Amino acid sequence: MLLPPLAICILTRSLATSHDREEPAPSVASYLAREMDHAAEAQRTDLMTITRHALNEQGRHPESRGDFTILLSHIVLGCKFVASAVNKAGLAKLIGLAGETNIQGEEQKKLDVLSNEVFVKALVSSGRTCVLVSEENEEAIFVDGPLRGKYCVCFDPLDGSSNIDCGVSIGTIFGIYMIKDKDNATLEDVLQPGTNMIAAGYCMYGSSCTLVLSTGNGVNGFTLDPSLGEFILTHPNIKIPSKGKIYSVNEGNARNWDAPTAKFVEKCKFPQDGSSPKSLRYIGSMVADVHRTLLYGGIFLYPADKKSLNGKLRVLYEVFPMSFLMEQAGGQSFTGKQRALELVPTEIHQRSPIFLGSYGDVEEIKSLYASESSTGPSA
Ligand code: AHM
Ligand code: MG
Repeated sequence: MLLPPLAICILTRSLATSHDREEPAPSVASYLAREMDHAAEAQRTDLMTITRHALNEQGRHPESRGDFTILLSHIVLGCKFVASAVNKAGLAKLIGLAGETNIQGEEQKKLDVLSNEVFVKALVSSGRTCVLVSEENEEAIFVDGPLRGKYCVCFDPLDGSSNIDCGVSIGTIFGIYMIKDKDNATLEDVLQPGTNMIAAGYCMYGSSCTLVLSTGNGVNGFTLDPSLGEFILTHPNIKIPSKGKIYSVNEGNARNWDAPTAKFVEKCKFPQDGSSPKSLRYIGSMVADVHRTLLYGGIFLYPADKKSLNGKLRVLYEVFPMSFLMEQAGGQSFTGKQRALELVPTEIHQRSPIFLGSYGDVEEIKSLYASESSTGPSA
C-alpha cells in the first residue's frame, strides 16, 4: 500500500525522533493501525451525548422522575450559549460584544454579565431550582411560585474572566445541592458542607469546549461537537494519576506564603529524594488549571497568604465543585486545615485556601501542615 506524502513525512520524523531517543521505532503496520483507529473513531455512529448519559444514570435510580436530567439540560444550554459568545469575543470590535459598542451604537454587555444572565434565566426556567448563588450576584436568588423546584445551584458563570481579552481558556463552574424542605427554602440550603453536594462540574471554553461532570459516581468529560451542537462523551471515567509532575500556583505571592506552602514549593523545585523537579504550569484560570491537573496529575494550589488570610477562591462555586470532582476522580482536596468538602460555609461568598490534585501530592502538603501544627510555626 502506498503511503500519502504527509504520512511518509510524519513517519520519517517519528522514526528519526525515536532513533535519537533510542526507543524502538514504530512499524509501518502500527502506524497504519493507529490511523485506522482514528478513521473508525471519526465514523463512530453510536454517540453518547450528555443527555443520553444522564438518562442512563437516571436509570440507576428507579425513584427518579427526570428532574435532574432536565436541570442538566438547562445548564448545558447555558454552556453552549457562553461557548458561542466566547468564540466571538475576539470579534468584539467588529460585532460589538463584551463591552464594545455595536453598529446600532448600543453598549453591549460584558461577557461575564451576559453569561450570568443566561445561566440565571436558564436555571430559573428549568422549573427545577429553588436557590441560586452566583459569583456575580451579591445576594442569593430565591425562585418563587410554580417555577420553584428542589435543587440549589451555586455557580461561577465565567471564571477567569480577566483572561477573556487575550483569548486564554476560561470556564463555568457549578455545584448542585438538594433543598432540605421544598416549601421553605432558606440560605441554610446552600450553606451546607461540600460532602452534601449531589453533583458538580465545569465547562471549559478553550481550544475545545469540554464539560466535566460528576453526579457522585465517578467523573466523565464531554466535548462539544460544534457541528452537532451536542456534548459527546470523550473522557469516560476520568481518574487522576496518583502522583504528578506538575505544580500550579501563582508564585508572585510567594513572599507572603506560610511555611508549609513555601516548603512544599521548594520541594517541587529542589526535591531531596533524588526525583526530578516538578514543572510549573499556571494559567490563572482555575478551570483550565484544574482540568490539566485532573488529566495529567499534579497539584493546584491557591493558598492563604499574609495579605489574603482565606486565599482567593470561593467556597461554594470554586472550591467545593472542584474538590468534589477531584475526590470522585481519586484525588484529594485540602484547605490547609481539613478535607475541603467538610468545610461548613457561613457566608455565600466565603473564600478558602485550597490544595487539590493527585492523592500523593496532596498527601505531601498535608503532612507539611501536620508537622507545622505539631512543632509550631517555623517562619
Ligand atoms: P475570578 O472569579 O475573579 O475570575 O477569579 C478567580 C480566578 C481563578 O480562575 C484563578 O485560579 C485565580 O483567579 C487566579 O488568581 P491570581 O490572578 O491571583 O493568580
Ligand atoms: Mg471565579
